Amino acid sequence: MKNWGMGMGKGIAGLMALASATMLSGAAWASTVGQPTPGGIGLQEAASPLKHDAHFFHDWILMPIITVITLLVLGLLIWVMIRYNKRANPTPAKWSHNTTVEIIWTLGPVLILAFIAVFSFRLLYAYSDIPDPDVTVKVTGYQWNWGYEYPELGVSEYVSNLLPEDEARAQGVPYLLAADEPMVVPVGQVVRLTVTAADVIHAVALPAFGLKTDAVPGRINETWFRAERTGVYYGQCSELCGVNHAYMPLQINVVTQAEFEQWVASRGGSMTFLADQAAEAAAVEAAAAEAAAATAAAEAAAAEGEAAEVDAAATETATEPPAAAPAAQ
Ligand SMILES: [Cu+2]
Repeated sequence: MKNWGMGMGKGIAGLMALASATMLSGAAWASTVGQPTPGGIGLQEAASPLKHDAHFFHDWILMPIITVITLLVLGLLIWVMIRYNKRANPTPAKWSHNTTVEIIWTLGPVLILAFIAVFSFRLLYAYSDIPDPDVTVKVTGYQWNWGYEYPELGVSEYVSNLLPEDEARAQGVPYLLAADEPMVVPVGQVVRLTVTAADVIHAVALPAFGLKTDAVPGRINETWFRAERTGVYYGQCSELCGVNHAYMPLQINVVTQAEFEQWVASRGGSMTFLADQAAEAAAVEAAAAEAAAATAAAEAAAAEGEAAEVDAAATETATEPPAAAPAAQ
């Protein structure tokens, strides 16, 4: 008995130590935005406007409704079990329909769903209503990695793979979330993602920005976010896409505008890529127009000379039928 008591004491102390360690590590982890936290039960901390809206929808619309419905149903169950059990209610009523009750339990849920739909559709619409994008990234899902391309900045596609476990441990980044070549975007700017896949269906999902968009072969889906803080954000493929589905994480590095421009340059791109291309095209067009004008002028001069020759010939053979006349035209 004494041993049991001591064991119990040790056990409680151990549990308390474990709890405080968990709380401590929880506190340490809480400062890390953009990745899951041990023991976390809520949604990941928001780092983009739509994720804040998703939080509001979850915390203030769905959770209260779910809680009230659950408590109501629990209360009804308890009431029925106590009030209408065989002992308390030996002779049950014989009726089987009650119009008033049926209207209430049909109309009630319909109204609740309609109320939820207002907020749900508003959020859904906000995802499709993409503001003018500052940066466009084409995301392509492959078995089993991601391709990122910045077509408007001249950054050609590069492939982002899972960071191997030993390297992740060495760098102190989360294994299975960290990537070797992350997507890089500027902070505070509207980033539009055009999402597609090359083999099977994948899905771009990143909790901190509230992203979840299917990557479907032969189809372009769009989504967007505006990162509110610099940092590293992690997500994962969210469509069962084959044996290495768990090994194709999404890592987005949010950096300052200057750092972003540096990064674009290091990738062989340029912030003025589109303007440069347009200027180049305009220059080529202008040169072509100039050459065409020169050719036309030369041709006109040649034609004039020919006409003069023909005129001379026509004067010489003026007595002949007007066979030469069409040639002179
Ligand atoms: Cu996938």
